[in-house]
Amino acid sequence: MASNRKSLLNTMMKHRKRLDDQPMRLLFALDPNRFRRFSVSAGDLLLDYSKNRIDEKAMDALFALARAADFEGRRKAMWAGKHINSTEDRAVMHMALRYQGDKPVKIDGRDVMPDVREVLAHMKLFTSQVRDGTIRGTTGEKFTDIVNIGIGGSDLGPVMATLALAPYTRPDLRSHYVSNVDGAQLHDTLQRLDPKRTMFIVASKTFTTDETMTNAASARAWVATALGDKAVSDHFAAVSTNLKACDAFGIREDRIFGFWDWVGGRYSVWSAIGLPVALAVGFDNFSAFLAGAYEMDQHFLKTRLEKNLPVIMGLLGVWYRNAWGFATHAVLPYDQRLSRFPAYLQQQDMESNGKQVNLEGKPLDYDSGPVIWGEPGTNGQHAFYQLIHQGTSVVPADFLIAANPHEDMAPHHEKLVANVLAQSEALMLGKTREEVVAELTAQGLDKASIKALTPHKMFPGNRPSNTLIYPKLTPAMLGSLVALYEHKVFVQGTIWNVNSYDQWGVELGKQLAKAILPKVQGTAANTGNDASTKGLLAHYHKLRG
Ligand code: G6Q
Repeated sequence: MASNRKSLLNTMMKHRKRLDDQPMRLLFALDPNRFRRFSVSAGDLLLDYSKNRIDEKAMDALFALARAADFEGRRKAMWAGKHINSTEDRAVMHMALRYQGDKPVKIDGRDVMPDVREVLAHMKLFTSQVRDGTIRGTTGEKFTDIVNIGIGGSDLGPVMATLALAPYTRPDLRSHYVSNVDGAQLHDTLQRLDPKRTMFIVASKTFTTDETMTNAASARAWVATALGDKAVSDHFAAVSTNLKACDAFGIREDRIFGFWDWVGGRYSVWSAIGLPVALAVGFDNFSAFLAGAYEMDQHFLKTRLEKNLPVIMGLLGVWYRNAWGFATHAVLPYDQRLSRFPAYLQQQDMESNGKQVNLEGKPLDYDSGPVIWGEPGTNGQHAFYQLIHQGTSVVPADFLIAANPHEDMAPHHEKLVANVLAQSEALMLGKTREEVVAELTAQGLDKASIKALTPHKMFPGNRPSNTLIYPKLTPAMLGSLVALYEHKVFVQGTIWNVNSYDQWGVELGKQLAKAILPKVQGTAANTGNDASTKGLLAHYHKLRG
């Protein structure tokens, strides 16, 4: 943080100290309007952030911090196509992929919208032809199974969105995702499939990623063995910026879908990387997903900071990370179909803001991105919520809930809603000594038992959470939710002054794996590594006989 930001950080600490003595239950008791004052909407999406350790003064200090970090200038620079991904010298323009307006969107002086629309039109045609059976397998059978082969940004977004939009999929066109280089995943997927009715999408921005290329080569061999080498071009499509490599793999020109270096992998679900989603839910639903994200973009770009959802969520994250020292943040969707949303956000957030140097390459002297984790409620309640309620670490949490389910199965949804409301209330209120004693007394326990049990049954409370509530998990709402979190990451990256759009931290392991592979394969001597790696290699070879 620049020095003025540093001093604002110190100001934040003063607010924290003041709020240390003001439990949320007291703040709620003193202010009947707290919900109204600390909730905001973007379209149909409501964020209730009243159950946070804040008051108006603290929020004002946070908005001042954003302004001191020139958040508005950086947001403008991103949308103007400036190369804000400085270490890779690239623009960060995923918002162009879902832009619904009619103005030019320029990067380096060139309007990118004609290219974006051309790829979308290509996706639309391909999607409708696969779904209506115009495009068929080499033996003339309709495709019933689509296997996306990709990893990281070329996998997590499409998997998450396909699961989230299950009510919009067709039972006769199933989606599968293979990402891991562990052959178990491809093996177990292929075992259930008929090559004659299976289409593969090789999704790789670079078309060089080892895991993806290894899986793609094995899938190609599976098709060629069953149907002959010529069938490959009928059973494969590709999504990539590396058109030459797709061609060399044997993919027909009209089945190659391009995108651009200004789309980061973890921000690429809106590009042709979303092709498996469009195939699964149909192009109209995919378009609605883009339109929902566009709505959030407009909110993010045009709404003043004090009413801006991504800004508020981003600032609360900074507040807890830097003024309170909370190291993790849970995302808890009370929406089974968002089961992969936390995993998706792990990449989006942790790859973006898990950084140790600032934009100038200087070491940070404050904490950056937290650990993001989570699982759908109510399952988590029967697993890790114990720690969230009574553990020694405080875990700020986001709860997500739809008002309307897709299925008519009373009383399931009412119970789900009651649980999500109960959890955020319990975290905020806690349970005092007096309350526990009164409860145990009413149960008829003797004095000694009450004394022994009371500390175990007390809840500290005062544990922060946000609640996001929306009418229904539609494609448009999913688009808005994903874009909301993308912009939240941007807000935090701006305040922490890091490059949220590179990911050099994934490189070292890749380099070492390349060097170790011949030693695993036994074509190179087991020398040169540290003693642990050497010992493990030796033991591995012993186990392999
Ligand atoms: C995301 C990262 C990373 C990337 C994968 C796959 O932002 O860049 O997760 O998406 O490494 O890369 P390819 O799409 O090039 O195979």
